[in-house]
Amino acid sequence: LRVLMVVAAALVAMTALEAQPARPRPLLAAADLRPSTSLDGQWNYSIDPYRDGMGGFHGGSAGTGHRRYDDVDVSAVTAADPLALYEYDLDHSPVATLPSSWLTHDPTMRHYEGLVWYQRRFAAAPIAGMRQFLRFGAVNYSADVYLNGRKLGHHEGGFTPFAFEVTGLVRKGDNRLVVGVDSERNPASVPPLVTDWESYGGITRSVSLIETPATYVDDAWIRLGRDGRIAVDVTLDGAGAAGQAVRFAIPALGLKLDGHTDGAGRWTAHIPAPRALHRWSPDSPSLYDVTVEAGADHWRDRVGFRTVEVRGARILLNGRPIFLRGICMHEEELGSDPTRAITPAAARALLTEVKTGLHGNFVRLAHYPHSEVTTRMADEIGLLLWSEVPVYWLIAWDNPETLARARAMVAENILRDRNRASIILWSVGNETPIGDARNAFLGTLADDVRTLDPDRLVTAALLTGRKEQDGHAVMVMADPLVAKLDVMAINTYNGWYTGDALADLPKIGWQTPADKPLIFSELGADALAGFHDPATKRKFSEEFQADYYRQTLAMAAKIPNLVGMSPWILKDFRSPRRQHPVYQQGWNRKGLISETGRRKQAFDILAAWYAERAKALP
Ligand code: GCB
Repeated sequence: LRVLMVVAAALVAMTALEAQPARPRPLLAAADLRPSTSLDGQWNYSIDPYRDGMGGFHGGSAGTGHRRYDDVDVSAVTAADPLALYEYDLDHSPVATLPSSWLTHDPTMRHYEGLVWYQRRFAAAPIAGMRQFLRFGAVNYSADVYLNGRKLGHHEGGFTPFAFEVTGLVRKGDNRLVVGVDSERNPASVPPLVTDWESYGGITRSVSLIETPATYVDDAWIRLGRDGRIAVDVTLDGAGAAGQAVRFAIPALGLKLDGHTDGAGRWTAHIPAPRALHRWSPDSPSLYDVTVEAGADHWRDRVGFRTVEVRGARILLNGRPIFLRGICMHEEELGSDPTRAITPAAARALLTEVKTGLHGNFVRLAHYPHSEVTTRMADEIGLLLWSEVPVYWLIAWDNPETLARARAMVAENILRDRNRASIILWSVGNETPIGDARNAFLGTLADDVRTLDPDRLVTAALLTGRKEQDGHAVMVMADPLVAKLDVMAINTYNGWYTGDALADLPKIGWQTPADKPLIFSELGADALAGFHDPATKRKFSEEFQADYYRQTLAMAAKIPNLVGMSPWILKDFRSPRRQHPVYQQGWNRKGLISETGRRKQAFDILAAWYAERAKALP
């Protein structure tokens, strides 16, 4: 019996563990605002399609020269020893400027999927009493990281940050950082093998060396609660984390609060919002410098304060109903040869087109977490955001490893961006077929979101059923996942992927639970910018796309619980699935602007509709 009880207790402990989403450590919240040494810029790279350089059957023993992460100066060794054999030399391999995808390093790499080695040498030194971390903004799809020949770790998932502590591993003078980047996914991956976007393998976001005091602020979460109070949660890391004096401040408001961390290094406070606090909104995106002082560490972020909630079938921002005038975006900058390197200028150009061009107030960041450059820019410009994880189409729903990966992505995304006022919706999936395993999978993700961030709304982009009634179509929402969500979201392509005549779209009925807010998370049609066909308005013409928007918007206007939309998509984007030789040539053409920013007719239709909507609701 005793044994049974012990086993039972262990089982309970295991389930309890799994009930909590795993938290990334070190987290380094607001890492991008910490003083750091940038390791962006020139890196050497070398392809490795047979993954030879991982060291295996041939490469395992020292001296065969196959382990590309070894800390060896190949040219010095071979100069000294004419019999030494190396079949690589990263120090003399081609050079690329990072961050960027390898798709644009070299034309022969455009469709390469597999392993590429990257190496960067940098000068540094250990600093007495300080800790050092290497942080990667994102590496797509997986990364094996080595410093001076020693493995730091592995990370999977191409869109979220990760960091390794390198205190004691950084040496004085020259350091060799090697990253094996593998873009190949497998059937258990998130996203799955087949998507509708270019995979952009590579080190696509910034790499930095961050120094902190021995005890530092690993996480600080600051927001305006629905109760009107500012909530602050601080987590310290380090030997002095417990019982440490902490000071939180918002200097512009003259607000200061002192406290002490508990035995686990945590401090929580709730402060009535000062009268002078200006709430953040798209119309008035006020941000405040906030600071946390803890021992020798000075942590800071720039934070907006607002509330978001659902009441009945409405979304309320700062207590007032809002209509989300949105658009979807992939992480791809404007230009004819994008490389998925989002600079502040690239993010500003795209988001300004939404805000001033379309009169929008909302962006769906599809279909994975976008760069923190983008989410910060949305805070600054004043755009509401939907943020999602790449749980897309056909995931291995009953594979526990796949679930663990997706949960890790949810946690990494939310913990990176919980301080962004712009983000109001976390989405747990896109167009996933209903089924028990999928319902349970997405249900777990929705629960994780609520655990990590109960102050925002949970959604998912869903599909509907269809029936014919009195001679017209009725789209029916029958997804059991809706019960888990604050906001229902539907992707609709009636008239593009279906044979519905565009003129019939406004007659389509929408049967959804009436007491829940609904968003059209996608709607759209392809058009090649500059292809005109005013007479027959065939598919791929600007005229077809414009008519599609006119009729779909007329349909949308009749749905009482529709509280917003994010049509698909702002800009034409690369997709290897789209190979019509005339109209697509490797691009999904549902953009309202072309890849170089040329506006199509439909752009003006949506912009005019949004301008009218903005008069009715903010
Ligand atoms: C969808 C997907 C999106 C595709 C789009 C399309 O429903 O969510 O990723 O790119 O349709 O263009 O077909």
